[in-house]
Amino acid sequence: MRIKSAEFVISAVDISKAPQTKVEIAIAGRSNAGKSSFINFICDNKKLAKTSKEPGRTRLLNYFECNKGEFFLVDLPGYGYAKVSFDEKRRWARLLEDYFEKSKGLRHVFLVVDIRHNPTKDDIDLINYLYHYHIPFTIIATKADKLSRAAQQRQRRDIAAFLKIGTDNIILVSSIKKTGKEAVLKKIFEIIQSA
Ligand SMILES: Nc1nc2c(ncn2[C@@H]2O[C@H](COP(=O)(O)OP(=O)(O)O)[C@@H](O)[C@H]2O)c(=O)[nH]1
Ligand SMILES: [Mg+2]
Repeated sequence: MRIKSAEFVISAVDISKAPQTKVEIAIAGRSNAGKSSFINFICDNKKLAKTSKEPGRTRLLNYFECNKGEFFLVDLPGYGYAKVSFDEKRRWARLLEDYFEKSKGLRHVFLVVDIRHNPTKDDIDLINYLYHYHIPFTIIATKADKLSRAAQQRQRRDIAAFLKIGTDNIILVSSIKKTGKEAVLKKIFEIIQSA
């Protein structure tokens, strides 16, 4: 599996504006977890998804077409940003619920978490939606460069135990040091094969 091309398609305000896809993989996670950096890393294009030091600004479903339509990546709005209003949090939750419920092409979610921390309550809420809608997911534990090798493995086991999932459902990556890509591409290949 290789990602030979990746192109931005649209920033959709809701699912009704989204393109039709056959295989779609959504990238979810907290604001600032490293979702956009992860997309740029695996697509080998620094400018594809906008990354920022200012969290909580994306309120749109950003679609990227890979390998001329073989599959799509969707950069979902990040959650858990403290400085947004209650109304805005509600709007975010509705947008995502709607997306998980109605997106026909959605086959898998990559949930991006910072490897240094256990998943938060918002992450758990999201995982519960995914179980509810029977959407398979893989945890992408990113920023692995911030920890030693031993600590990375320890965190992987801790996160797996915390979420009651197998360690093989957690892929360690660093978008900065560019590690973990092979495991991600292998997973994408499996998702496409079983779609
Ligand atoms: N050290 C390190 N920093 C990262 C990594 N991935 C993202 N970041 C940083 O984390 C911040 C948020 O990244 P971004 O991709 O915009 O997060 P998003 O809000 O989830 O899309 C930025 O300052 C990135 O440079 C990584 O693998 N390692
Ligand atoms: Mg982002």
